[in-house]
Amino acid sequence: MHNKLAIELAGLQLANPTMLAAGILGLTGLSLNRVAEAGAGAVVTKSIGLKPRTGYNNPTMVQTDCGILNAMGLPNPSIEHFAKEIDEAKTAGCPVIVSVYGFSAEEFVQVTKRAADAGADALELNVSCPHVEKTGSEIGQDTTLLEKVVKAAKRETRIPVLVKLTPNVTDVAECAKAAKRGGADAIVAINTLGAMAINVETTKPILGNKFGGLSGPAIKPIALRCVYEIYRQVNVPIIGCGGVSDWRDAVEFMLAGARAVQIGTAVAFKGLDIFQSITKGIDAYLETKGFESVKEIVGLAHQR
Ligand code: RRO
Repeated sequence: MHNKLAIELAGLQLANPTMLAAGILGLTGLSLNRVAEAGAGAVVTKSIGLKPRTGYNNPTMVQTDCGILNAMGLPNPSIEHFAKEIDEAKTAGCPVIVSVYGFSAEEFVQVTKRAADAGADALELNVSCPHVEKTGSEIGQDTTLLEKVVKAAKRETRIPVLVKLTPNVTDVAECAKAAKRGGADAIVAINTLGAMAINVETTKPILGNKFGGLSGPAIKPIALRCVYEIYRQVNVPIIGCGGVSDWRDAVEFMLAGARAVQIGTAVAFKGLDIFQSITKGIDAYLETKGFESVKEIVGLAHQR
């Protein structure tokens, strides 16, 4: 039967355009399986590196009036210990994308190789974490380094390589161009925005790391603008990420040019039903508007 919601993305076949964003429920095969069973079209793991990391001291999360601030600090068991989780997640029946970080191009290469060997369907290079020194956005903000890291990872593997960009730059489309020059198969826009909160009683920053990344509804309009700008300037598949909380948000991102959307913070607020409810909402929208396939709405906001 023709599935209106199915979409191809950088060689991956998604049953619907919703994906689990990196950093949420992504540390075990079991939790990734649960998200897949709840209806996600694909799942992305927590960012994984070469060596284990415990992350920052608490508090690592704080809720603000308009979104969540986090500074987890890349806690992860290392790719060596995570391989069995990838294997388990593979039984979920949807593409499993492993988020990879490194402190150098060489580290990205090593983790890429091991994640691919462990059975990842694709990789998502995290060149956009806003608050860990010498990795993340320190790579993604430097277009030369960004291109080098993507090229190195691409050389190492045949599976699709997605690149997740930071909004904490002057020109996000320039970063997308650099990732494309490096061979990126798709762009994920965006990671969290650098932000902070201060406790007026203690007079001190709340997060253990002082600075963190803002996610949730507050960043949706910024993420949408980033997707729109990239779509206008760079011929590359785009995945929207940032504050997607309902089907309208998902449709907005697709109209701006995204082929799929990632959902993170809203899973914490609304639970796992969000994948099905967004998919159903998109389906009803397509029906009402007379579209045959979700592909038809990708980039429609650009048509004059
Ligand atoms: O682990 C984190 O603190 C973290 C990461 Br890796 C990231 O990419 N984005 C974010 O907001 N937090």
